[in-house]
Amino acid sequence: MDDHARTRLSKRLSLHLRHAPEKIGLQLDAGGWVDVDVLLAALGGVTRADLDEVVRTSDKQRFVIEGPRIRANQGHSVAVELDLPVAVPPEVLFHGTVARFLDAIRREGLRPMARHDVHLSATRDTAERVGARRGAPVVLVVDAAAMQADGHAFRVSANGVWLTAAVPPGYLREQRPSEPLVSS
Ligand code: HQG
Repeated sequence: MDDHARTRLSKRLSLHLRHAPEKIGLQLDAGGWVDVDVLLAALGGVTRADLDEVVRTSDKQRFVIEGPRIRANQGHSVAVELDLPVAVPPEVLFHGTVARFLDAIRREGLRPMARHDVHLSATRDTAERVGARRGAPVVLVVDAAAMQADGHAFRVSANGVWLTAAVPPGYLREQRPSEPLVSS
């Protein structure tokens, strides 16, 4: 497959394994899993080799095949219980967004919007890329250690995305571009 075909299939998988399985007559189980054979039959015209290639090469490891089954690692809007264990986050995590959401975020904190959880990144670079999907990225720094100490639960998906139910505004800092140490 060329890049274009891989991206197209990846987007179809995201759509049906996260958001709209019923559109192609799929039923995900409680954990979001579906048999690979059933998925291939529902997609039509996609080979097992194509599927394996997309799962293997996905830049963000969006999907996982375990035995006969496949699921999306995170990002669902349909009800699924991923059963991820609670994990201790690093001191700080990052969230990439854009300026037009900042007023609401300052007021309400980060909310999961259409997804199950707020998605946080372990690195600033990743957060920048996430924000850049919508425009000039703004990176927020989340005081994950303080949240954890205050009893907020964190989970980490199989592809390294940190998930939490919400981030109240008090745990957020807005990252300014770093000032040069010596002004000339
Ligand atoms: C914003 C992609 C107003 C939030 C990415 C974001 C990521 C608020 C948008 C993954 C808000 C939700 C997740 C509030 C949050 N008021 N806006 N109170 N709280 N927002 O797409 O984090 O390609 O659901 O800043 O790479 O952007 O799908 O979340 O801009 O990993 O695998 O509301 O999705 O991965 O947008 O992205 P999203 P996200 P995939």
